[in-house]
Amino acid sequence: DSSDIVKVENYTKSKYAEPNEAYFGKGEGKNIIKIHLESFQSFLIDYKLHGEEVTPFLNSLVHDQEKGFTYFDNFFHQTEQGKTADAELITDTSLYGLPQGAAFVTKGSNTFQGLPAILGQQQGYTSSVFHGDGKSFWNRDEVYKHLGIDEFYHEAYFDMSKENVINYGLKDKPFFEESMQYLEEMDQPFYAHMMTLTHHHPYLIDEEEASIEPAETGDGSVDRYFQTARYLDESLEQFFNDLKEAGLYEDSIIMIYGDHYGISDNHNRAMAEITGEEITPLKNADLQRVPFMIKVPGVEGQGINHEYSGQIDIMPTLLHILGIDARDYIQFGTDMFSEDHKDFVPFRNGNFMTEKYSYVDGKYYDNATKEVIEEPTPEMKEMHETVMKELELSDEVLYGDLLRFYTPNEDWQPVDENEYFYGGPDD
Ligand code: GP9
Ligand code: MN
Repeated sequence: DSSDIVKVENYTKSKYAEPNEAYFGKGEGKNIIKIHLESFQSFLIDYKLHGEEVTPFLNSLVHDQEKGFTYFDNFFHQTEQGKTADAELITDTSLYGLPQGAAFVTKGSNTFQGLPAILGQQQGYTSSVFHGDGKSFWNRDEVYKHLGIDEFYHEAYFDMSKENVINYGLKDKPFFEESMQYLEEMDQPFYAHMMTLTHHHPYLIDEEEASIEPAETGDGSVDRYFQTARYLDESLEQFFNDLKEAGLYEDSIIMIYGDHYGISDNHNRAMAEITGEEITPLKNADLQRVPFMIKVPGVEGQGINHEYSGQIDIMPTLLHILGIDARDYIQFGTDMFSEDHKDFVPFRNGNFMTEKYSYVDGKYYDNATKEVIEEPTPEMKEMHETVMKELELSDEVLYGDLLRFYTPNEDWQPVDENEYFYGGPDD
């Protein structure tokens, strides 16, 4: 009932991290372009296959300070069975996905106080999602209404002719190319979420579009993983060029994140060959790193930031960059740029990572030596309790639809899902 939300509020407010002056409000009123890298794991960054960089463009964002990005190399996905949909939920609500199934599907009609609605109400942002697949996949056409997403550019908006499509849907290059016209027309400031798709299991690519040879482990998915990653990298470079040409690059916040792993632990033999290390439970947890990169106009990039963080931290980080205090909202993450950022990263299964040690499948490991810690300290066990409590409280919010009972502040207007409709270009 409504008293449960008070318990949740007490927890999230106690976890809250004060903004960092160097970032707070620096992006206010700027367009936000949020780019979803499908199935992209961080081990691809700087990885060389046959002596070649797999993702030269993304690597350049990491290493070329002049481009203004900050890359978090200890950033993790926190998704479960909801995969892409979990990543969307986590990054736009700072709630965790559910332990089973996809909250987008089972809890898609809940009350949310999501980033699109908050930005719309507080600063007049227009929000949009771009994705070259059918609109009802993952129940998006329902849950987006509850998140307050104004426009949803799904497959009806794109040229889905045969040569443009592979695997789940539209290829990333035509996807970005055709998205430009809609981006250019959108009321500003906008919050645009570009969701790529081609780099998705089982990593299919037409031969003439593959610009790197497959790996040679003999495991087809792993071998092709590098080819579709290269294609994604090329599509991003093309998109950045188009944004520059349209005058939408320099003055925009650009944020890039990976949604979840691409290579499951069914492929450990091949991955041992790729990484040159046995895939132990700890190594598997290490491999759950996905990229997070952000450029804020007028703020210098930091290069590589080693803070331990996860998808749950994205929403409070963005709110603070826009000058909106995250304290009012129920959020389980904290601002990644804050001095006070909480650097433990829960995985949905109760495992967690910290800077010094990791908790994986019931065992604590020293990150430096990779050895099991035979006698975990009371602080470590307490951390484990905190992680379990945090996941449980988040689940209570979703199972009990508790945000119905929560008013963040006097400005907040509950989202009316009837105001949203995602037909097609002719509606
Ligand atoms: C489908 C796409 C893939 O529209 O988002 O979802 P995933 O299988 O990665 O969850
Ligand atoms: Mn996905």
